[in-house]
Amino acid sequence: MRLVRCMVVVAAMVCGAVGVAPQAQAGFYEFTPCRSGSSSTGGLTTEASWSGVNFTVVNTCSSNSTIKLRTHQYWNASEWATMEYKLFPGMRFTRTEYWLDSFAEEAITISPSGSGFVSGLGLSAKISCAIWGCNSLNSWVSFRDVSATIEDYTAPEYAGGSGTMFNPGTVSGTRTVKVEGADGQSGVRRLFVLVNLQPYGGFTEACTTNSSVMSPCPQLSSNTFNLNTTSAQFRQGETNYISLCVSDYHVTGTANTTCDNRQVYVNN
Ligand SMILES: [Ca+2]
Repeated sequence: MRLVRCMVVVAAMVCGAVGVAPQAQAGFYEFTPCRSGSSSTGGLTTEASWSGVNFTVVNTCSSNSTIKLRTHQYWNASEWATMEYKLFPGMRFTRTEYWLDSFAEEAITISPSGSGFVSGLGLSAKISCAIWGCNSLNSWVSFRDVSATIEDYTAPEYAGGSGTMFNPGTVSGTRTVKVEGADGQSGVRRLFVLVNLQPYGGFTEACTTNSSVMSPCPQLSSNTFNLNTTSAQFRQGETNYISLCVSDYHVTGTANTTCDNRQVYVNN
């Protein structure tokens, strides 16, 4: 019977010794900042070669779903400014598409430059000055109608499991267990409990579903479950296997899940 259980994917966590078992899969979801009625630029980052570089990000979602990086004063040689969507470690773009527009004055260099549809695996643009002194009031580059797909390929972290369920000795009656999880990519979507491989209960976070942000769900989540050890999932007079699990967010593919696997002796 135990061998049969071990053939089940989730059971691999249970048949082994007590411990935390991450299962990195691949969850996918859409990322469309400044679109679908959202005014969020969704985690855009800007950098410059030094704090005095004269640039600004304008038209952030307010004009035709456009995000624009623009010069607005004198630039010295080798100065630059960038705007970029930097994903957190453990996630990546599997598709990026947007409309590019740009305009360069004097010796300003823009990358990428030109106008038109751009398809790739990233979202970044750079403005720089190639000579000693670019007096540019209005060089710019913009992303419009950004559409991307993000892959989260990293399992969440199980962050704790306090409560009365794991007090020393035989377990009976209703006991509590607090499940805590963390995920630094798409965020924590769901916390759930398995008892002897059977679903006992779950808690689903209220995540953003309009695709306007890189991390739709909270990076930290916790929930306390009340487990009635007289319920059908428990076996009386023997060791029971309890998995405390955390899953991240996905729309297609498979969520990444990490479970902490515990054992208790139950007798009511
Ligand atoms: Ca993740």
